[in-house]
Amino acid sequence: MVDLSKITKGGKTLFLAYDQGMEHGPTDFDDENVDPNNILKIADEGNVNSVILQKGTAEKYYSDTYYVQKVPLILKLNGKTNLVDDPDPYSPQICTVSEAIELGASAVGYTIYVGSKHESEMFREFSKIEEEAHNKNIPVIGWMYIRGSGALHKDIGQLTAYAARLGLELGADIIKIKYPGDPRSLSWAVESAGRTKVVVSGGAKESEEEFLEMVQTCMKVGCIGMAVGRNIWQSDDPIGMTGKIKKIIWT
Ligand code: FBP
Repeated sequence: MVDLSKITKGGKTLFLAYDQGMEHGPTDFDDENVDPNNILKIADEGNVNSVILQKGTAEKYYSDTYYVQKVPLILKLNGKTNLVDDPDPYSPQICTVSEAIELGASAVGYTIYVGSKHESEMFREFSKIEEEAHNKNIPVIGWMYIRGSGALHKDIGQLTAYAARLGLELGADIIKIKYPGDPRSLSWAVESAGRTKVVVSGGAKESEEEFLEMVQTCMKVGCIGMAVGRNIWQSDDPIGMTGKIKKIIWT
């Protein structure tokens, strides 16, 4: 098993996600959080277990800076925009494991759209990444997102468990999944993932109370933590919010 200690603490974790600039465009940002320096500052002061960046942001704001020693990096190896309205999305690989290591990454991440017609292409890329990363003792995190014509009109709870199981069988060390909407479904997904650890993705900004309740549910059913972006860096008090999430994760 690959060593997860660089990106976890006591077996639990909080990742700060900041790859939305590619996935959504600057529409998620304001004058403050559009600047990657401000996000790295939150990651450092909030003492999160990793920050998630795309390669360009890592190269220009992370590598060769003070943050390399302070905040572990998860380098996202694929990505796409939301401009192409394809019912069957494909997210191409745009960075290699070697490049990620050069940039200072402690782990790598890759999105698979489970249910997309391009699933097989993403399996192929993921498998090569997994082989190379594991040869170098680098953990692989699978963003297992249900999206595509094959997933239409199917039960989201069952699909989430399917995506989680897929993560295990493909060799992911950690999977990042969306909250399926109820604790029972999430619990079944965690069970289905077996020895692959599960973190839940934060999602669009919601009320602090509702969001923290979701974090509580995730931890109760056996997730190891959260990967949160907008609910932290769009908060009026990002460090305070980070502290509240951490308190729930490490209770
Ligand atoms: P958030 O907490 O802001 O939702 O970030 C998590 C994340 O998975 C990011 O890593 C990614 O950019 C984004 O959500 C993708 O969301 P979607 O594909 O649903 O637009």
